[in-house]
Amino acid sequence: MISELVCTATYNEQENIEAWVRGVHQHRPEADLLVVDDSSPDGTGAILRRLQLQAPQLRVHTRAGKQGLASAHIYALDLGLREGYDRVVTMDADGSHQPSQIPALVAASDRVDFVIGTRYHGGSHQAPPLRQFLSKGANAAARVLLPMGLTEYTTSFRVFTPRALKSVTTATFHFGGYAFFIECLEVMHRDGLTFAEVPIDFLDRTGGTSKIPRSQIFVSANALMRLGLARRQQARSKRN
Ligand SMILES: Nc1nc2c(ncn2[C@@H]2O[C@H](COP(=O)(O)OP(=O)(O)O)[C@@H](O)[C@H]2O)c(=O)[nH]1
Ligand SMILES: [Mg+2]
Repeated sequence: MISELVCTATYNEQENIEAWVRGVHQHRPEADLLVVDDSSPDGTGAILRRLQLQAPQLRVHTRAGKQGLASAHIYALDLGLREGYDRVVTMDADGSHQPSQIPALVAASDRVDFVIGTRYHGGSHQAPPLRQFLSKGANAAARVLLPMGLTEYTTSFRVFTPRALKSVTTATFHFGGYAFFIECLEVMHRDGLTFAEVPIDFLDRTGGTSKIPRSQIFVSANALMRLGLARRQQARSKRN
């Protein structure tokens, strides 16, 4: 039996967190759950503490104030590695990523170091049109600038094996927000890790609003170009 930690980061997810906990528990009854909550002012923490009374495998780590999605994911991956989990699954808590699709992602991690859910290669993107358009554009640009055999670069529905955890937690990251999720892939690609994609159906968030500022789109476009440039410079210096 392999040990598994299913993680999510939360900031003001009071409308969604209970469904996430129940969904993960239903589809991965043997797994531990970790929620990294940045002291959500909406009371997400109080809901989690109530759920913990019924679910001893639910772990809640509360950080002091909003520290960003990237740092919450690094926190979870670092904990997963230190505590020796065989698999660490990451996903959003807002209903966009479905717990019913975790088993397919984890099954694929038997033969590779890292698995990502894709909305593009057999999957679907069911968020509002503008969001779909922006995600499609970002992922199309990433395929050209940072080719690594993937169609999806930005979603956080992922499975890490210990090798992938080691690669990511020992790296230095330069970008936060969506760009962190792209840089994370580039780091593992540079380390020679093997990847698989599994189709997912990405839904619109169930309740509440997005916590990521729209300015992140421009920050990410800039980051993507910088990562593309860095890859080309490295290839050139290797040749010389
Ligand atoms: N711990 C933590 N979680 C965050 C933060 N920002 C966003 N999240 C969570 O990250 C996930 C994705 O955020 P979301 O607002 O849905 O981003 P979007 O899907 O890109 O609009 C959700 O589960 C959020 O609650 C943060 O600063 N800290
Ligand atoms: Mg979301």
